[in-house]
Parts: sequence; C-alpha cells; structure tokens
Amino acid sequence: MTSPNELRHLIAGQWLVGAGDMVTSVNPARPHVVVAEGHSATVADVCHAVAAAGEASASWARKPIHQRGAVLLAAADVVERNATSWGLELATEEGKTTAEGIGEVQRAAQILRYYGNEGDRQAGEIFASPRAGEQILVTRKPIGVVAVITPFNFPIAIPAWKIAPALVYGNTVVWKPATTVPLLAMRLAEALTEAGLPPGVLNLVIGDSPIGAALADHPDIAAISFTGSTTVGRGIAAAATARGVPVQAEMGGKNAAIVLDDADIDLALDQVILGAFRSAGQKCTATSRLILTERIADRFLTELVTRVKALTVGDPTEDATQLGPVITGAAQRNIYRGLGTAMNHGVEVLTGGQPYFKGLLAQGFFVAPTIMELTGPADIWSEELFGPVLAVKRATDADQAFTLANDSEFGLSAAVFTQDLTHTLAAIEHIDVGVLHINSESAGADPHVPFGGAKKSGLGPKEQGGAAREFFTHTTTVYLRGGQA
Ligand code: UN1
Repeated sequence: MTSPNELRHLIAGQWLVGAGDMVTSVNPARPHVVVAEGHSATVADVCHAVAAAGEASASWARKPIHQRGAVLLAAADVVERNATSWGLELATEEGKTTAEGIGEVQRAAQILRYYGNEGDRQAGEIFASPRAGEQILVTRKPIGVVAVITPFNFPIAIPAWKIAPALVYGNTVVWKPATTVPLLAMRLAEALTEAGLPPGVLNLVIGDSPIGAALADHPDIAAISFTGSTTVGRGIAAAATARGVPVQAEMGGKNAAIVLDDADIDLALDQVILGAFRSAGQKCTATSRLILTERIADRFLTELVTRVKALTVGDPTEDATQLGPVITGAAQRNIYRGLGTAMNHGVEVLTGGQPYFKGLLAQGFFVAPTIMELTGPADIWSEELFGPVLAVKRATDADQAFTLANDSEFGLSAAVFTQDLTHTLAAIEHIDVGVLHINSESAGADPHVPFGGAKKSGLGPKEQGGAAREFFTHTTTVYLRGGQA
C-alpha cells in the first residue's frame, strides 16, 4: 500500500505544515485507506494567508490581463498533462469513477484555458455622451483579496471555475477546500505554482468550518465565492452582508427531470440515469425528482428500474464500475435516514432503499441506487439528500408536470424530455430554474455561459462566463474629455 500524501498549505508561495488538528482524507470505497493527511491550518494561518494575498495584490493587479491569462494557460497545460494520474487520485479521494475523475480534471484544464484567453475579449464598454467632445467609458477593476470556499463533489473543477476568473481579473485569492478532498486541492495549487503564479497570489488553507468562518469573517476579504450546503452558504452570506462584502453562494438543488408523453423514451432513460446516478448523485445539479406523465409512466418505470438494477456499484477505480460510494459515513447515514423516513411515509420502493451487508459494498460508504414512487407528501420530495436517490411522481399532463417541477424551494436545474415545440416553449416560460436542459440530463455546465440557481439554490451573482466578470470586478465610469477648453 502506498503511504498517504502529506497535506500542506500554500501561503506566500511556501508549502507549509499546519499547526491545527489532524485532517485525514480517506478512500470512501475503502475507508481504512488514507489518501492524504496532515495538520489543519489554524486561524493564524488564515491571517497569514490573507496578509500574503494582500501584499501580492497590487503587483498582480498591475500586470496586463494577457500576462495573468498566460499563467492560467500554462496551468491548463500542467493540469491536462496530469489528467490520468490526478483523475485516478480524484476517484480514490472523492469516490466518482476514474473516467469521471479524468473528465473532471480535463474540464478544469478547459476552464483555466477559457479564462486564460479572457484578455482577448471585451474589457469594458463605451457609451455616447450627451455633451460635445466627451465619451463615457466603463472600465473594470479587481476587487482585491477574494475568499474561495469549495465543496467536495467537484474537487478540481469548481475550484478552477472560481479561482481562474478571480485571478485573471486581477484579484488575489485565499482558498479553503473541503477537508475530504485536500489532495486534489493541492494538485490545482501545484499546477498554478508550476505555471509561474507569483507567491501570495493564490493561497491554500485546508481546514474545517472554523477555518472557513475565520476566512469569511476576515476584515481584509473583499468578496466571497462559496459553493456548498444551503445552511453554511446562508451563514457565510449573512456574515458577508453584515460586513458589506459581495458574496456569491451556490447552494442546494432538488432538480426535476420531466418526461412527457411524446418524449424519445430511450433518450430520456439514458439521460435520467446519468443525471440521477453519475457521481452517486452528489452534484447540486443531479436529478433527484422524476415527473412522468400518466400515459408513459408504467412503461418508463419498468424499463428504468431494470436498467438501474443492472448498474455496477463498486470501487470507482475499477473499469466496470458505474456508481461509486458517497463521500463519508455521515453522508451515507444521512441518506439512509432520509430513505427510512420516506419508507415510513408509505412510498413505494421500486429499487434500492436498503444498505449493503456484505463485502466491499458494506465496508465502504456505498448507497444502493434507489427509486421511490410517492403517492402523497413525503420529505424525500423536498429534502436534498445528495445521493443516488430518485423520487418519482406522476402528472396528468405537461402543465401539471411543470407545476410539480416548481414545487420546490430550490430552483437550480431541470431537464424536460419532449419533442413538442409548444411544450418546450411552455417549459422555458414556466419552470423556475437557473439552468434548463431540453432533452439532456439536469447536470452539466459550460465555462462561457452563466451557471447558478433561482430561488433558494443561489445567492448573489451567478458564476462563469460574463457573470463571473460581474462578480470578480467592479466598474469605474470614466467621463473622458480632451484637455483643452
Ligand atoms: C455540473 O453539473 O457538471 O456543486 C456542475 C455542484 C455544482 C456544479 C455542477 N456547483 O454540483
């Protein structure tokens, strides 16, 4: 067995050992295997990191955006070159399959490349002036030292899509990743360092929520970008708002797939399975509710259950595996608690629902892919379980299906399966989400378009594309005239 990776923090360009409690990341498929371990950062380390980011700020902001972008482009090459080995490490530390892990590392490279080329895009705006001899320019400036707080479920792609825009627009960063995935965090920081990022421009502090709170509350933090649970996100947003600091919080989802009578059923089956069960359902964009119109419901469910029963659950680093474990024992218990509550409320379990009792599946943090049909109210319709669990309801027609889709306090994404243009247009108009897929799964995001949710799924400006520029810069409106009377 290889020895665990040593966990270190990157502060002012130095890889430092922390002085806090031990942090250990384990392989969730084989929890006795330690992937990385070391001491947590302390509040003093957070202060040191914020000070380093502050010192690096002026010279980084002064560099031409093309030079800042060149560092991201070089980092993209490093990330891409390591996609196979880091993808395997990702699967081992986080639990998604190796193919998904490699895909995620490649996606991080793509994100770095997209922002690396930002210098070639529009930098601001120019307006006509009502006064002769004058033009009005709107220019963009960095905000300063930004706190980035990221979740476990995309250990390299989500950090890349926050850190890359923060850096290219001239900010410096202090980043706190989830303590369940420190190895992949170190990999991204290594790539940026190897690419020539100056010391202090990106600082990595690894630790649990007190470290996140110390970072979010630090008086020199000028903006906070967070992805994670709704409870933590709201706490951070409240603290940031109290200090008058902009915050971007991407939080929960309870995303519906809606299959209408006229859908291509095979396509819908494939996409619903991907949306609900890839990454063991641990995406904020995962499909966790399925709404079927009556005419196709029985046929769809019979075929869906057959296919889901045939999914290979196992060690995510084995080629045949389609579904790995969830991240921790606590997450696994929470999901089974939610399933237990649902079963006490008279749902019909179509497949799954029970823990594994033998072999690897009993030792690791595995959850059986589960489909439950609801006939009445049950928490499983509204509560985000963040696991491979699909709650099903039937609707009489498209209108009722869209109303059911909106029956959630969340509004991140949805997927509608139909070949009918009228239904498609109605879905676009009525379904209240930040991301809508027509005939594709509810998960997925491209770096050049806005990403984020409606209702309680998101707070503050969206991420990615032009939305990221809005968040990571502020504008100066310049009234520009010649110097002579
Ligand atoms: C995707 O759907 O590929 O935490 C990305 C999450 C989201 C990212 C989803 N912020 O799952």
